[in-house]
Amino acid sequence: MQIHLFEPATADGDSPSATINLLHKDGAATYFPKVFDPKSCLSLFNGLRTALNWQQDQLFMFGKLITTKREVAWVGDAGCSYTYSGVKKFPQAWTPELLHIKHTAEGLANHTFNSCLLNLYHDGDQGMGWHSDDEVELKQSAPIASVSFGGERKFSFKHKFEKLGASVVLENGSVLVMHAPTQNFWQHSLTKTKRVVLPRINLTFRAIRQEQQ
Ligand SMILES: O=C(O)CCC(=O)C(=O)O
Ligand SMILES: [Mn+2]
Repeated sequence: MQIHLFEPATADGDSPSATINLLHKDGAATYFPKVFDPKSCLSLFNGLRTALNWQQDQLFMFGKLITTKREVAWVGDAGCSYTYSGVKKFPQAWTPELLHIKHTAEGLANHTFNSCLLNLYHDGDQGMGWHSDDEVELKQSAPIASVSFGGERKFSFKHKFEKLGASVVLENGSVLVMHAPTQNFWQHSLTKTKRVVLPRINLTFRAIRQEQQ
């Protein structure tokens, strides 16, 4: 399928902290560059790397349990378990650093979050295939806020029903907020690359439905 890559739908000025909406229809994905300064990014990256319990991700693909090289950590309020790619995950407790990042993400998304999935990509050979964050546990009307620390990586959207696409380079210290109903109409992926890239930690802050807790 041919993908039409279009210009950002809106750009809010041209200052370094300008926000950009990447999608023209059926949702909104707002990109905020340079939310965290490079010094804070480095210290948050190292803090998250050491404070959390990271595990290689396990997911069901074509009926088989696959162990990825990418590492993950699932953090949330007590009772926020989450089934992702057929595997149920139980949350670790919030750390002070994570609560600080969550607070910033909540301000940009204008919504509170009770959980966070963290992915650690060691190099460009590790990525994430096309998917939507549409698990049943997630509150449908809530946004998802994606925070990036470390190596820059290309993040793409493709529309589920039309030949439309968009992409953005997720920079160190950036936040991408995907608003409802983006997950119903669009898939996203993190492209693998042969370029040498620094390790990267991505955090997706999510709102799990209260009645599931
Ligand atoms: O690493 C990224 O930027 C994407 C992560 C993602 O899509 C997810 O955790 O669902
Ligand atoms: Mn996702």
